[in-house]
Amino acid sequence: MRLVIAVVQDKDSNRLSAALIKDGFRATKLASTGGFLRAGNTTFLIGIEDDRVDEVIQIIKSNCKVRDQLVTPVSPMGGTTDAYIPFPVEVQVGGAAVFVLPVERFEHF
Ligand code: 2BA
Repeated sequence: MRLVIAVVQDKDSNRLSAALIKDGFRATKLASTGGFLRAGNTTFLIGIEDDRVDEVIQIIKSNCKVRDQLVTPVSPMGGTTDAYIPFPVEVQVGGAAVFVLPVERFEHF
């Protein structure tokens, strides 16, 4: 068994959960916050059999979009705060950051 952890944008989370449920996957959604943007995102925990990992990744791929987002850094990239004037920079966010972990044991009561 594997645990797929997928960090996705909030805008994609409803569509992704609907697609997972439609194809018979069980998932848990956690409200999370990106360390860089400090904005809300959604983390999915999906427990599945090894041979369905690729299927899940394909569903995530087709339901999560890459978007450009303007962000004003809260502190200078270089570290010094002298004469720091913040200005927005564009970053590309998502579609998804996906981790696949082996599961040693799973109990479901
Ligand atoms: P955030 O940490 O808020 O990052 C949002 C986007 O900002 C990232 O998109 C990336 O384009 C940019 N970014 C992040 N850290 C950066 C840095 N140090 N310098 C310049 N740009 C940076 P994604 O890579 O698509 O990540 C989207 C969200 O997925 C992240 O939100 C974070 O919550 C999660 N994530 C991505 N990689 C991760 C990892 N290796 N471990 C844990 N969570 C991760």
